[in-house]
Amino acid sequence: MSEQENKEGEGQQELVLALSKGRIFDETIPLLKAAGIEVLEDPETSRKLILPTNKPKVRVIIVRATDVPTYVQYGAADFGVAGKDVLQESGATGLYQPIDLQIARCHMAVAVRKGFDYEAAVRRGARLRVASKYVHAAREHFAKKGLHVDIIKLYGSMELAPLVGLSDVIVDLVSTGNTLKANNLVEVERIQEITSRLVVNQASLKLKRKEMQPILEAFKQASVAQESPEKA
Ligand code: PRT
Ligand code: MG
Repeated sequence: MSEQENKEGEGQQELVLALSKGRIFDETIPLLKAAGIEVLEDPETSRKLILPTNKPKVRVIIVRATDVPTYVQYGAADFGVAGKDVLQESGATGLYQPIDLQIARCHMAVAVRKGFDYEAAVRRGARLRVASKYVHAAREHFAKKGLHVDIIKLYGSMELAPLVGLSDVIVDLVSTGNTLKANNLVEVERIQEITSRLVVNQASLKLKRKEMQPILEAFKQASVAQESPEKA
């Protein structure tokens, strides 16, 4: 580390950013770059869970996507990036959500086995079995439709459930639609659009405002540019 960089960090408080590996990490990198931050190791090849950046006082921690809100709630991370799907299901409280980063975009949908007449089942008020990782969102969706459903909580590969008779329908995320297609499933209802959000620990925002504000500003600018490139 150069003397210049050392000086840069002087008198500054440490900032910890929580990210999950994969698309969230990959799509957050350009936003960090816009804020002048470069992560110095690749989580796909490094076994480290705490990654240094070119800023001596900024570190990135790699956690499971569903654990991001928890790390931020308890202040173990000052801020983090998580999908709207994850935030809706998380019981974490006291998180400030200042920016929709417009990354890791997909949508949440109801899907069924090809040939299953969903409309008819809904019309006759059938008591559907719904398999999902997103039990809050699923419950809310079917409650709005006035349908009684039995929700079966799964932790992975929801696409399998209707194929082996575990459920009639699934509520899952869709981006290209390839996974549904490959498993002979069809989307029958679009529930909501999903993007990832920056979540900030409220105490950090107060106590580390000086350090955090420029990063939040850069993220905001970069995410707006991402949403509508012609405005950038
Ligand atoms: O995978 P792992 O179990 O480790 O964790 P995770 O699934 O929570 O993390 P990750 O990295 O897969 O997803 C992180 C976030 O990315 C999610 O919380 C979403 O907000 C967002 N995101 C965007 C997606 C997708 N697109 C997506 N396509 N998350 C999951 N998928 C899955 C979906 O569940 C389905 O199984 O991809 C499959 C469908 O993709 P297509 O392209 O075939 O339609
Ligand atoms: Mg996944």
